[in-house]
This record gives sequence, structure tokens and C-alpha cells, in this order.
Amino acid sequence: MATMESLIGLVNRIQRACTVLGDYGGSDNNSFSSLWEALPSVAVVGGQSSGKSSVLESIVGRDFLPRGSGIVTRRPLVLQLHQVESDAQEYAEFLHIPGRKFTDFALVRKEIQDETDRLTGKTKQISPVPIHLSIYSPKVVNLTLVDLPGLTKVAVEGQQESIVQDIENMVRSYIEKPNCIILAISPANQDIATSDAIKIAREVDPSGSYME
Ligand SMILES: Nc1nc2c(ncn2[C@@H]2O[C@H](COP(=O)(O)OP(=O)(O)OP(=O)(O)O)[C@@H](O)[C@H]2O)c(=O)[nH]1
Ligand SMILES: [Mg+2]
Repeated sequence: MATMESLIGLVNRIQRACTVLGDYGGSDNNSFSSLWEALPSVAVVGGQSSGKSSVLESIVGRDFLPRGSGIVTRRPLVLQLHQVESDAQEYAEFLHIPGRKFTDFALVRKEIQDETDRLTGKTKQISPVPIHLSIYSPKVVNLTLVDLPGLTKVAVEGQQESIVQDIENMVRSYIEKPNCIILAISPANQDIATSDAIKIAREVDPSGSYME
């Protein structure tokens, strides 16, 4: 078990190093194979406003992700959870602000919003460049989670016509990695037969198991 913990810690460090070196794992401009392909993670996938960020928050047990109606998550968020000793203080740290420890999780949410806007402006546009966040807490298990923009069907005002396909391509670039566990989210009031999350998850991983 101790060996497994240190292995996961090593994977977390390699993922951080990849991102620092400009390897985001996206498939768009990489002509060479990404090291991300080999590293395990759990990615949420589902329609816009289906509750993906809310599910991730409940896994972490903290209120820190932008949530709401409309298009909220507009850049991938790579979230590394690091378990620390039981008496240690819980804090968060962004890769783009090294050394600054966030203990107020409302400020973490604000920084995710601000950092999203830095690349996209206060628009309804998306960017495939991930935000990298680590949370150090005694209450989490060592795990890498990825929050992704929601799948949509039509471009709304202020969005390019290509956004529907752009989002799907971005989502696929994460969930098609061999070591990605797909967490497909559908609202409880939606008929599962019409779920985009299940559809794309089945396409990518036909042998996956499903729970309701
Ligand atoms: N009633 C109800 N509302 C929920 C539940 N989970 C999330 N919500 C609400 O649904 C809205 C969308 O939730 P988000 O977690 O932002 O959804 P998302 O899938 O991350 O949305 P995008 O990032 O825009 O794709 C928010 O207003 C949440 O408060 C739930 O279980 N029940
Ligand atoms: Mg979201």
C-alpha cells in the first residue's frame, strides 16, 4: 500500500512537470506522443450544466469550483489531490502562482474564474489550455481529477459556430487516453437513453460499466 501511495505521488509530480514543460495532453498541436497518455486520471464528461463540477466538489468535500447555469467551466481544470498528515492545514496551490497557498476556498473559485478570463476574456468562449490546481488535505485521497467544459448542441450568441465540435474534440482528447477513467454525468431528471455523457463514454470505452 505504501508503495502504491508513493507511486501515485510520483505520477502527480510527473503530471505537474509535463504541464510546466508545455505538455497539456491536448491532441491539437502535439505531433509527438504526450507523456499524459501514460498517466492515470479521472475525467468528468457530460452535457452543459449537468452537474460535473458539483460532483467533483462533492468528491473533494469542498466548495471551490465555479458552478451555475449557462457555460461555466470554460477551460479544463486538472485537479491533483494530495493527502497530507491528519494535523496538517488544508490548502490549495495553482501551478501558475507557485508558492501562494490558498486556505480560503472562495478565493480558489475566484482565481479559477479570473484565470479562465485571462485566456478567453469574459466571454462564452472556451480554451483547451488547462488550469492546474493542487489541493493538499488530510481528507482527500491521492488522485488526479479533470473537470471539463460541458458538451453542447448549438452555438449561442458570442460563440463561434465551431464551438460544439471544439468542445467534443477537447473532451475526447482527455477521455481517449488509455489510462483515463471516464466519469459520465447525467442529470437525474434526464432519460439515460438521451444522455450525451453515456453516448460518448460508450463510444470511447465500450466495455465500461454503468451505475445509476
Ligand atoms: N437540483 C440540483 N441542482 C444541482 C445538482 N448538482 C448541481 N446542480 C446545480 O446545477 C447547476 C449546474 O451545476 P454545475 O456543477 O456548474 O454543472 P456543470 O456540468 O459543471 O456545468 P458546465 O461547467 O457549465 O458544463 C448549478 O446551479 C448547480 O448548483 C443537483 O444534484 N441537484
Ligand atoms: Mg462545470
